[in-house]
Amino acid sequence: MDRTGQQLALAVVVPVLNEAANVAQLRTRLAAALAEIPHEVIFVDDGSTDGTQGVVEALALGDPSTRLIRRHGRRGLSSAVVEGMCATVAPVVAVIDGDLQHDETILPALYRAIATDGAELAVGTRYGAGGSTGAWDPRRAAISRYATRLAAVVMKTRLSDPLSGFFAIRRDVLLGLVPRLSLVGYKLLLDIVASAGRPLDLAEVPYTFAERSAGESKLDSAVAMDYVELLVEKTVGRWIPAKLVLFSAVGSTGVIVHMAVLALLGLLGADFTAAQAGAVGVAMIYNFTLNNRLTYRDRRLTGAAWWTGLASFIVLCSIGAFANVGVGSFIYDLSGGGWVLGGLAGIAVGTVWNFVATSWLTWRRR
Ligand SMILES: Nc1nc2c(ncn2[C@@H]2O[C@H](COP(=O)(O)OP(=O)(O)O)[C@@H](O)[C@H]2O)c(=O)[nH]1
Ligand SMILES: [Mg+2]
Repeated sequence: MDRTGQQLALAVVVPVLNEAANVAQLRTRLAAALAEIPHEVIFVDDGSTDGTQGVVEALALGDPSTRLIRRHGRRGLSSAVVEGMCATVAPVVAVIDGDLQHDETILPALYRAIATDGAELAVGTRYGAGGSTGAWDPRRAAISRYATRLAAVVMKTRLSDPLSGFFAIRRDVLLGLVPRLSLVGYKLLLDIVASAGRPLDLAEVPYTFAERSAGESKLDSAVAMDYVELLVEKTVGRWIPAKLVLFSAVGSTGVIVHMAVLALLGLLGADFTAAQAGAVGVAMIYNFTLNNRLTYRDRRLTGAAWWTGLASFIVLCSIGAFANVGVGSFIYDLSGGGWVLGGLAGIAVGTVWNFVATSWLTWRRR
């Protein structure tokens, strides 16, 4: 019960990272929009350095319906939102960005779609009739449309805006899904829909995306990579770990690098053995660098750790090469001289060894 004796009906989770200039105004706007709905607002901060936490604390001191969760060791947007959602007992939970880009005046409609009309999930959409991405530059708009289409094709969702960061969900439905969520990166809504395993009862409410007036967008290439990993995880991830898929993809491009270096050294007059050795060395460094940037961007090695990481990568992959040749020869014999079969079996075993060994030793979880 709140001070007026009404039961808490809605919790609004606001993920924030360096939004000091926006949070106070957002809280005021939320209070106005939700005057009729007993609610609380939970800010989830991942170590802002611009004083955001202080601003939220000042708001919360005078208002028990405003709360702050401080997380340590930044772990990304989706997990921040879920942590906020798990910290309330309100029967309906919503998420809204902390930068005033989402139109908070549709929150009551999102809430009622669930509380009154029986939906399980109500999504603010930029692409439905009456919605709009607002004054986006053409490049950003194109990226967003492309990513949205990709989601529709890969995940077969019925959502018009599956990448929306603005939605409400029944708390018990969310809690049931939490163990299955991937929580990679930014796209929690897509994660939820893909993890549900059945079509959720859905409502959509159009709104116009506003321009950011203060602070900076945190959208960068890592976010794009997170998105790719989430798509992989939610599709083939049932059978193969998403990181193994990325690791293998990097390895496939490494083959091209290998062949290019081999050809180049050959042209420069090296004999085959020397050229092949050079190609192996370059390919290993290439694989290590790319995996460090993409596959293991969440545990990226820098400075001195980059060099020890490279050394361990080379040692482990050399063992993988022996396993590759050993298993390849074994299958070759077994299949009565199958070159292709032997070669592929060797590659499969070598790749899995390289992946398991380096994820365990080179990119050890801290
Ligand atoms: N807690 C937390 N909030 C984040 C993180 N990354 C972004 N945010 C917040 O999430 C909201 C959306 O991020 P933003 O950078 O505006 O994304 P954009 O609108 O797609 O450009 C904003 O309120 C950010 O402050 C994060 O890693 N942790
Ligand atoms: Mg934004």
